[in-house]
Amino acid sequence: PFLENVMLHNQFMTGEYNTTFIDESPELFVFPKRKDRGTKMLTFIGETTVNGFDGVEKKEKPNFDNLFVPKYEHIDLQNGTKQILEEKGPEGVVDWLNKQEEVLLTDTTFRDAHQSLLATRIRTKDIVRIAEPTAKLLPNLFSAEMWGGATFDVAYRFLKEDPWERLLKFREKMPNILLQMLLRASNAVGYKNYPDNLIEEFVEKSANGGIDVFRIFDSLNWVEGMIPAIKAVRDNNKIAEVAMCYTGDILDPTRTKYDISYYKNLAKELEQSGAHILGIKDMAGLLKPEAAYRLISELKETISIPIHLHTHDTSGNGIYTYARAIDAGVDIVDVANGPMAGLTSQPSAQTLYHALEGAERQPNINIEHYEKLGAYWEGVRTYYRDFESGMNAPHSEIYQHEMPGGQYSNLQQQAKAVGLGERWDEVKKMFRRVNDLFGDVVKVTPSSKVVGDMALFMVQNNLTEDDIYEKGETINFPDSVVEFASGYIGQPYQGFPKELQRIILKGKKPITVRPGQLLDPVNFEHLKEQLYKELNRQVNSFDMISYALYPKVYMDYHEFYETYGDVSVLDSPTFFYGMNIGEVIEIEIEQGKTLIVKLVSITEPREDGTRVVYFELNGQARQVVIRDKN
Ligand code: 3PY
Ligand code: ZN
Repeated sequence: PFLENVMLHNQFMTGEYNTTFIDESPELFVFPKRKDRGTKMLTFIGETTVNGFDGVEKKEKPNFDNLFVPKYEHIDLQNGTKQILEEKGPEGVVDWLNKQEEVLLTDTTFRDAHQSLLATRIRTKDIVRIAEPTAKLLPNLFSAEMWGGATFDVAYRFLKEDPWERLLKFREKMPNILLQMLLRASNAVGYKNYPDNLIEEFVEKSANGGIDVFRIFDSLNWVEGMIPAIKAVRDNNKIAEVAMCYTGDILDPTRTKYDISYYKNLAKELEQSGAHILGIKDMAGLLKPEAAYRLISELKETISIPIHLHTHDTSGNGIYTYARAIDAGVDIVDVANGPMAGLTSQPSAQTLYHALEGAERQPNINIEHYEKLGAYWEGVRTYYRDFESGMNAPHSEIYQHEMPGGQYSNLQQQAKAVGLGERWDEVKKMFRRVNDLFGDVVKVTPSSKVVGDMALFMVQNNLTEDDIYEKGETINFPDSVVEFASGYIGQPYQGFPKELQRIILKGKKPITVRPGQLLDPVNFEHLKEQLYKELNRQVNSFDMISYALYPKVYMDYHEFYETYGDVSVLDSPTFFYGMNIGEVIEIEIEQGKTLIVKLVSITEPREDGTRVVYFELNGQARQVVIRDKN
C-alpha cells in the first residue's frame, strides 16, 4: 500500500521524482484496508460511469421503465417433462413424445434468441429472474433452451460472470421443465476440437449441473465427429438430440449436393448412432415452407424417433415453415417469446399459437401467460439496445448468402473492425462465393467462421476465385481456413476440393481421422494443481473444465473478479452504463446483505488523467480514483 500510495501521489505521477514529498505527505502512510467487496463494486461502477462498458457507446444512463414480473407466487408448480425424465429416463420421454397429439414447444428465449438478436449479451440476473415465473406459467413446455452455444464464453468474456452459476441458479428455479443446451459436438462450447476426455467431462458436469437435453451438432454434419458427444450424453442417462444442419434448398433441382436423400440418409445414420430425438437445425433459416413439409413427411417415413425443428425467422417465413412442418407431423418446434422473437431469432411462440387457431395440433400453452412473460422480456430487451444488430425488417437475402442468424451481426462487427464497414454488401456476396469455392459446405459454428474469415480476407485483399487458384501459393490464408483445410474441424461431405486444399496447405498433409483421436487427453489432476497455484484457492470441476476449454478467457475472468468482485449482482442498467450523479441504487450482494450506493460527484480529469469519483456507501463517504480513458 505504501508503494501504491507513492505511485499515485500527484508529484510522482507528474514526474517530479524528488522524494522529499514522502516526508511531507503524511497521507502516504494511511494504508487502505484490504479491498473489501464494497470498494471493488464502487471501483467497477466508477470505471463504467467514467469510461463506459466495452462495446457500449459511453453515454448517460437512460431512464428505463420498471420491469414487469408477472405474479406467480400464488400458482402451484406443476410437474412437467423433467419429472418424466426422472421417472422414466430418456426412453420414457421419447415414448411420451410419441403419444402427444399437439405440437410441443421449446422456448429458446434464454439462449438462441438473445444470441441471435443481442450478441448473446443477456445477463444471468435478467434470465434467472424470470425462470420461476416461466416454470409456473408455462409448465407444458417441452424444454427451455438456456445454455450452450455462444453463451458460455460470452458470459466470461463480456458479462464477467460464471456460466455454471447461471445453470445452477436456473435449474433451481425451474425444476419441472427439461433444460436444453446446444453442444457443438467435439467443439463443446468452443471453436475448435477438444480431446475426447474433455468432452466427456464437460457433458458429465453439465448433466450434473442440470442439463437434460443436449442438442448435438457437427459444423460439417460429420457423424463421426458427433459420436463421442452422443455416447457421453447417453452414458449420463440424458437426452441425446442429435441434429443435422440444414443447408442448401431441397426444392432447387440445381442444388444437388444436399438433396432430400442426403438428409434422409443422414437422419438414418443419426438414429443408428444413438439419437433419442432427431434435431433439424436450420441455423440460417433457409428451410422454406414446402421444403419443410416435404422434409418432415419423408423423414417421418424414414426414422422412428421424434423430430425437433429449429429455425431462424430471418426471412420472415418462419411461422409458415413451422405450420407446414406441423402439418407434416413434426413433434417439437423452437420458438421465442414474442418480444425476443422474429428476424434473426426464432419465430414467436405467441404468433405461432394464433396462426394455428382452429388447427388440430395447436400447441397446448396458456397464451395469456405467454403474453405476461412477454411483457417482462419487452422490458429486459431495452437494457440491451446497444447490442441490437440494426436489422429491422425481414431479410430475404438470406436465401442468397446463407449466413447463420447468430453470425450476421458478428461478421458485420468484424467487417467494421477491419475497415470494411462500407463494403458489407460485398462481404455478404463474398460469403456465398466462398461457400461455393469450398465446394458448398454446411455453415454453422465453427465452419461458418471459416467461410466468414475467408470472405473478409478476399474482400480486403481484392481477391477473386481465380486469384486464389492462380496466386494461391504466395497467399497466406487466415488461420481458420488453414485449420479447416487441414481437417481439424472435421471432414466435409464429399470431401474438400482437392486442388484448393493443396494450395491452402502448401504441401502439408491433411488429417482424415477425428481430430480428437490425435489430441492428448487432458490430465485433470495436473490441471487441478496448476490451477490451484494460479488461483490460490480451492478449485472445483467447473473451474477446471472452463480453464481447459478456454485458459486465457478463464484467467482474464479470474483477474477481473479479483479486481472488481462479483459484478453479476448489479442491475443491468448500472452494469452497462454506470450511475448518474445523485442517483441511489441498492445492490444485494448476498441474501440479506444490501449495499446502498449513491453517486455524489465526479471531479474533472486531473493532470495525471484520473478522476476522483465520490460515493456514499451505506451512508458513509467513499471515493475511488479512476483513470479516464476517453
Ligand atoms: C452456436 O453454435 O452457438 C449456434 O447457435 C449455431 O447456430
Ligand atoms: Zn439457432
